[in-house]
Amino acid sequence: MADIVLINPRFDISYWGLEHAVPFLGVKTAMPVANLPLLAALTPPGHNVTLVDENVEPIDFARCARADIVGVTGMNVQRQRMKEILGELKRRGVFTVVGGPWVTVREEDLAGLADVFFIGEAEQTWPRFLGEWSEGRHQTRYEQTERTDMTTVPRPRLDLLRMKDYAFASVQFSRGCPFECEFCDIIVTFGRRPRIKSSTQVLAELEGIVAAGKGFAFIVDDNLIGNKKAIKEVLREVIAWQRRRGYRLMFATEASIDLADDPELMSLMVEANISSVFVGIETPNEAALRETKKLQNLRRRGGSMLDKVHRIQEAGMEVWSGVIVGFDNDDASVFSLQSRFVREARIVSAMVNMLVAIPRTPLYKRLEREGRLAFEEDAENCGGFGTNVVPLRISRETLYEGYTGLMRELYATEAYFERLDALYLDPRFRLTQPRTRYLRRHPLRWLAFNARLLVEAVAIFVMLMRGIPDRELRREYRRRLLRLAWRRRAPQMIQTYAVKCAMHYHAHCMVRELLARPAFPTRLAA
Ligand code: B12
Ligand code: SF4
Repeated sequence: MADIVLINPRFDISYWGLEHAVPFLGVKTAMPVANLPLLAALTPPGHNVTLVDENVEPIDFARCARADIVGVTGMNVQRQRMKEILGELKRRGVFTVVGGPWVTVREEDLAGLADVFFIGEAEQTWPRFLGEWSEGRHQTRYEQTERTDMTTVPRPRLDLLRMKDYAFASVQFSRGCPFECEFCDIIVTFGRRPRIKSSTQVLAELEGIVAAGKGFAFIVDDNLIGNKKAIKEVLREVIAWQRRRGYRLMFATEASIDLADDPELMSLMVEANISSVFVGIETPNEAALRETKKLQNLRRRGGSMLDKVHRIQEAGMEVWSGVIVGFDNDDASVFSLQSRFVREARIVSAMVNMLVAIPRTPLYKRLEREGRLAFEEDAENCGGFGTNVVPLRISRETLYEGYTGLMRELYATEAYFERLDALYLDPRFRLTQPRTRYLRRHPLRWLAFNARLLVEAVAIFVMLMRGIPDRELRREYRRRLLRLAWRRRAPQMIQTYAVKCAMHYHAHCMVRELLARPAFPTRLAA
């Protein structure tokens, strides 16, 4: 029987990593990756599994050297660190396996660095490999040909993670997305037919999260509403569970914008206590949306994209968005267009990226044909802030300057709080209404819950006031938070707003670091 260590390499600082915010939230990082605890659950009984997330603890290489098998996962932004870790393990003669999003789309990048490669989903291949390894006849490459039947996926082993180090938990309801955006590798890896877990599985996982002491979970689905009929069924069960369990969990998730066209679905999500939804808006430039085949964002039925964002907000969910610059149809005017859209949409948290061509996507293949891929290392050297695309209508320098300028503009203190207040001071925007209704009927729980939220809000506030060196920023956070507390009163609003102040500090530091970087090189691939 094997002693197995599974490692998630540390991320560079990124928008989502919240590295500059998490100390104020009393944790080490935002959330755990979903794959490690799942792989642990897929491991047949008898093996011993240790999970190491480098984002919360250093890797003990001497310990790894004693293991029979060390597995490493990672996304594109972790590839540099994956190589370093695998290199170190190789030097120590460790038997290594590698899998996950990056190796699935670019296995040659890690060629020679691991003993066994896993491509794509691994619900079937991981247990099969362990069986073959035990018998001394394993292969060096496993690629799951059939997509995983989600109704067979086991409950992740959260007990093997240091959950107290994370701000929130992760949980997956479904995989796959019916759309076909040109830049997206999700549909390449997971397919366009959404596959969904049963309600029984989902509820068991929610119980696991509550048992791990977490009150907030990110539903990591590629697109939660890929199969609307099926997800409505699951949401109804989640709502019943929330009512039984006293609304113990709050959620955020990812969904396509056609969510706004389905009032029943929005209402079920709100009832299930989903408070924020990340929507791939990408761009208000319609020619670019057409180019990238994001046709769902162009559908006019039900109003413009702006109307749709507002409708989701009015239903009771904050909208986070993905913003991409550098499409072929983007010229230098796109940056101000993006900035105006984000402001008018009251999107507080916009994840801005330059267009990146992920290997195996239709975009990558097209740009390869057109000779418009820049050196991979150029993107790599910039961590999550780079691009391997040579834009069509603007130079790489203009793109980079426009991108950094957009980030600076969106996360300038005044602009950020203007968007935040436009949303959070609007009395029509109400978070977690169903839970509030529930708690009103249970006064003791109401008291305990709201007291906890207020204690958390005060603790974050005190840490911000003690930890932020910039006096102007401290004053702004104090002023804004007090105004919000005076106008909105609801403890959930106050706690969330305090978190938003910490998130602003993260974005503020990240932009400062971004502006201090040299612009990336402008070579073309040979
Ligand atoms: C939820 C999610 C997020 C969340 C949570 C991220 C996190 N820290 O976990 C958030 C929103 C924070 C996020 C952020 C980012 N994300 Co993201 N994210 C996803 C998403 C939608 C689901 C990931 C997930 O949890 N899947 C569920 C698990 C169970 O699936 P899995 O990881 O693929 O694991 C399976 C197999 O791959 C395999 N496996 C995985 N690892 C290993 C290891 C071994 C040893 C073995 C045997 C098998 C194996 O087994 C598992 C079971 O089948 C994916 C899309 C997708 N479907 O993969 C994108 C995705 C992983 N993200 C991506 C990117 C680029 C990012 C960002 C860099 C975006 C940015 N520019 O800032 C940031 C990273 C910053 C950060 N610090 O986290 C890309 C990665 C591209 C690539 N191919 O490498 C993806 C594929 C989406 C995309 N195309 O944009 N992301
Ligand atoms: S909607 Fe999102 S997940 Fe679906 S194909 Fe487009 S980018 Fe990929």
